Amino acid sequence: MAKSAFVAVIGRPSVGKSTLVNLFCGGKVAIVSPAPQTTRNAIRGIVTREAGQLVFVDTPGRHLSEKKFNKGLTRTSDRVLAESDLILYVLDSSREPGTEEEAIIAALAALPQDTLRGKTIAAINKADLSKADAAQGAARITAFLREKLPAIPPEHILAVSALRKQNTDTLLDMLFDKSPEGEAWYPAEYYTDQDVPFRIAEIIRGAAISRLREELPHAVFVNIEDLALGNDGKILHVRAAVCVERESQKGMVVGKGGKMLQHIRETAQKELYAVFDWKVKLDIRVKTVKNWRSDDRILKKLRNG
Ligand SMILES: Nc1nc2c(ncn2[C@@H]2O[C@H](COP(=O)(O)OP(=O)(O)OP(=O)(O)O)[C@@H](O)[C@H]2O)c(=O)[nH]1
Ligand SMILES: [Mg+2]
Repeated sequence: MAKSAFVAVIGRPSVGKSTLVNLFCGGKVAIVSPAPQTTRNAIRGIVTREAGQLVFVDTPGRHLSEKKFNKGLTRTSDRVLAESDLILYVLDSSREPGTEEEAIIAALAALPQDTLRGKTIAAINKADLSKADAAQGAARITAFLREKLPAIPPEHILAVSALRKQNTDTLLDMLFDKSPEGEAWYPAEYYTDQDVPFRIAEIIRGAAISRLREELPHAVFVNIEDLALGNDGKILHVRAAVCVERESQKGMVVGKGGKMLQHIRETAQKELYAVFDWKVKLDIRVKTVKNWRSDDRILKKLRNG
């Protein structure tokens, strides 16, 4: 019988969770950026092989903060952790563990011992970063993990590079190996289950944050205001708003003479062409939605995609 498992991908911000999921699923499932807390939802990426099907649930990086927005992201991650068959815990070999890592360790330590012993795999990512250092880094992080979570067997701890595809096949094989028997949940050709408006919004947000600096990536969300198929279903007209928190941030998204907005539109459009069969026509405007990060209605809508 074939295997199937939901795999919770957890770890602190920017360790490379989404990069790994995109690599495994062979398509752009989740947006990736150097800014921490890029992922805001539990995003599903699907891998189907002869051995069976793995559904990766990419989660927002867990960041310690009392802010409503951050607490919501951590709740999403907790829920996924509780509901999955396997856990892929991603760590970063190029950074000191620190208090954020300790908080994740505490969340994992609270799980049943069986889950840690048989269903958790730890990937120590970014093994490519300056060779000598990374080896030391991976060894150091491995020792840290062994000390803090001794229930995870050493053979379930693996140094990988999502960027250079080092050891990632071994990691995937290991996940299939550990997964329970069961039927596939999705057709073999699916690599994500996200709906079209959510994916379009994420692609636009990805294009926007790739160019914006400092606090701005966190201040942005994208609202799809209208979607309409035209020309016998060949063209998808999309009207979207890039929303920021303060009036003063609008100018930075628009840029001098509208250059930044034009760049965001062109980048997103190119990617949408690559992802969808429709010709996508994008109309993007910039809006201010004051304090949206503490607005329950907006947060709920964003979390549900
Ligand atoms: N050098 C190196 N960089 C990596 C590797 N994997 C990911 N990165 C980079 O690390 C940054 C963060 O990657 P993401 O995949 O967005 O990280 P994430 O864990 O999903 O982050 P959040 O969604 O914010 O929690 C990006 O700039 C990636 O290109 C790796 O193996 N090596
Ligand atoms: Mg991510």
